[in-house]
Amino acid sequence: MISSCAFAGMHFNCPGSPPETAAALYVFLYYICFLIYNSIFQNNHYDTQIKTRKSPSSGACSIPSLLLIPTGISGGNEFTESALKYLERGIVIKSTGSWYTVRKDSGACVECKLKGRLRTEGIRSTNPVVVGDRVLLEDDLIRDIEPRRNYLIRKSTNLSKQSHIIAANVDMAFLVVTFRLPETPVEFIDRFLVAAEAYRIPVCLVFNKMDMFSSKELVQMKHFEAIYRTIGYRTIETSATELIGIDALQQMFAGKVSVIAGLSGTGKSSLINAVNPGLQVRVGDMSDYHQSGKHTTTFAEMFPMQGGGYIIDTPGIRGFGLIHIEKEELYHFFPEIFKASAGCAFHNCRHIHEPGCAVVEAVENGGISKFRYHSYLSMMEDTQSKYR
Ligand SMILES: Nc1nc2c(ncn2[C@@H]2O[C@H](COP(=O)(O)OP(=O)(O)OP(=O)(O)O)[C@@H](O)[C@H]2O)c(=O)[nH]1
Ligand SMILES: [Mg+2]
Ligand SMILES: [Zn+2]
Repeated sequence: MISSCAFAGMHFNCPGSPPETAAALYVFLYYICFLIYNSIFQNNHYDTQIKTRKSPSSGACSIPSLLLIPTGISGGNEFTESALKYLERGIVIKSTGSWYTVRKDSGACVECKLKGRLRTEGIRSTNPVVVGDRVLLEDDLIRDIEPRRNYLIRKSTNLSKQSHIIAANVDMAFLVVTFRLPETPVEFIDRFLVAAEAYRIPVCLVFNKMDMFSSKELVQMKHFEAIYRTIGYRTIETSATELIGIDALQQMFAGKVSVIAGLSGTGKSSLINAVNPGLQVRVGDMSDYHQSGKHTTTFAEMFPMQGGGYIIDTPGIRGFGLIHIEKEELYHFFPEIFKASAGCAFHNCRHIHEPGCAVVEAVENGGISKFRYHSYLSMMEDTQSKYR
């Protein structure tokens, strides 16, 4: 007989309960707990693939927060085996926000809409389906998206509570940086790197418009490039117009799905054309950028590359607001700060002005670049605001 006190959690001391009954109750309660845990954590619609870093000092996982980004519009659970037989799989290669071009696994490309009713389900992003997403299709309707392996996300510039996903499921990101026309702010670069680090997306900094550098600027640029190289980032020097570094870029694109991003006018589309002259992606007129700051590429689109691989061209972005990154976690996404933090006196050091902070010491003795540290402090001050 199951004594009623078991349900009040008092079964340990129930007089008269034989040991077998107590054992059965343990099993029963364990099973209930297991069911509750599963329903909360295993069956949700969110990406729980957190990219944690081991703390250098404690050796324990020290990023407990989840990046709660919906990755399956309808949760991916509503289709039965027989229903799945009628759905086709494909990859989104262009997104305008109102319709999407999907390349089916069978090879055919189809223009699709998102099933209306799914639009708002659990979506906190301005663009629920993004280039690089793997989707399930029912004719020309997108019925679901498969869980994302990673994505590049920033804060949406207009709607403060929403995010904008730049691309999903990428092997590498190329950030195009120019010193002039336009000038790329250092903090913009560092914010982009932080967002990519959060999902461990390798980044290559592409220093474009090398043909425009004076010899003095070249020296400054080399110094700047060396700092990022020392941290561990890959870099490449290019000129889309003079075809400098294009072969090397082509080799880096090969065999991967990459995204190319940067401010408007830095030459993203021009570089894609330089690698793949047959594509003729629309590029801007230099004068437009000064007069109106207009964006030439308006939609993200994936292109196959001549030497292999795929590249996702993206519209220029003006600012890079971080989203879903806690201040306490921020230093994990600056590789050199994270490394130095192993020597901090306090395990909860924020690396601002705490005594015995090895990061501050490294900045003072030149082991960490001052401008990188400045970016860190600026993000710590306001990780929530959009950046410019
Ligand atoms: N001098 C010089 N001009 C370049 C180079 N790369 C691109 N440009 C020029 O820069 C302008 C902008 O190039 P785009 O390729 O349209 O730039 P984008 O980054 O794709 O711009 P959005 O699509 O607006 O984001 C064009 O006039 C290009 O000819 C370069 O390496 N050197
Ligand atoms: Mg472009
Ligand atoms: Zn510290």
